[in-house]
Amino acid sequence: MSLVSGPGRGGSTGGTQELYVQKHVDYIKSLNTRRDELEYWLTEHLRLNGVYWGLTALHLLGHPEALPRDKTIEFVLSCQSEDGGFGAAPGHDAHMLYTVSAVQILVTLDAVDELEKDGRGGKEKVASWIANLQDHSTGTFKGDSWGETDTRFLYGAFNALSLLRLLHLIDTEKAVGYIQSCANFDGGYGVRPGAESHAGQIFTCVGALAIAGRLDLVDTDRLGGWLSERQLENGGLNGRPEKKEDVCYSWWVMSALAMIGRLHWIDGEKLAGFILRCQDPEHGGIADRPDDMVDVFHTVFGLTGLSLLKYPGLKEVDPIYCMPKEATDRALGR
Ligand code: 3PZ
Ligand code: ZN
Repeated sequence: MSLVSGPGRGGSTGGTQELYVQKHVDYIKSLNTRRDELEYWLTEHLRLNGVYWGLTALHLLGHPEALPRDKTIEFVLSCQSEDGGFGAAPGHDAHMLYTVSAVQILVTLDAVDELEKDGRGGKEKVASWIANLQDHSTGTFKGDSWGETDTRFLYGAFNALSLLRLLHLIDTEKAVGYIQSCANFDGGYGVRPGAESHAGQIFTCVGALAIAGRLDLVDTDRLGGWLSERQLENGGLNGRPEKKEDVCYSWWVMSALAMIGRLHWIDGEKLAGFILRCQDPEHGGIADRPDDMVDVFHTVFGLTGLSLLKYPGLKEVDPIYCMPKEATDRALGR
């Protein structure tokens, strides 16, 4: 960082900064009420994901009550299609990304039983909708019945099905073989075989391997080395070489480091300082980098990053599931 740079947001470029817990709670609550604003309608395609991000943030902040439980469950159920999958909002086509968010929200709220109501077919119907998206020849997953495959969808399927305790509905061994075919010599993983390593893809591949109980397949030292090289001078992390730092990589990079037991390979204090400098101290929320506009996506991944760093006042996040550890422990009977 330049010595001549002026004071950033929060009036400080160095030194210690605090986490504005109450401001972040207020910011997330405000997202749920600004229904008349253009921004709300422009982001309709993100709605169910947005609820998952906001709810996860609130649970980690220790304010689970800030979003009303009944209303949240009602909204999630209203996004379910006849076929069992979930769309972004009521009336939208079902897609893997939203179906995973729906399961994560219901598990976090301990409300999976709600899927039994009104002849919805229970968790089994949701699980078979997901299982049907596996490509039997390669083992990987599509996002919906006409879409392309992507390791993000493979991870999503593993995440949701394991939380529902129905992972046996899919061919996990074949899927694990597909992940291995995406591995690179640098220890990382790309979006498909031959594609360059990228922190987001690494999270999805290592996360799926963790769920499958196959972390033994990871080249831990090489991958840990590549991930630790993501830290820049200002403390922030990037997603691949030569790219800018971004708060959300605090999650994609650090969760992978946590899963392979190498969290101590980056400078946690410097990273925490970077994340805290991305807060809006006035209205709450966290941005991708200092002085940018906040959004709920970077707010949750800033907080999950700080949680992995054991930042005081935050609940523990599960590095495999990106949910409160309390909730995944309960769902998985740990
Ligand atoms: C953001 N999506 O495609 S998106 C997302 N990005 O739906 C949500 N870091 O307008 C928000 N970049 C903001 N609120 C950004 C989710 C992207 C990721 C974009 C982004 C984040 C840098 C450029 C893909 C899980 C799910 C989806 C993604 C990643 C992981 C955008 C741009 C894209 C998207 C939404 C809004 C800036 C919020
Ligand atoms: Zn980002």
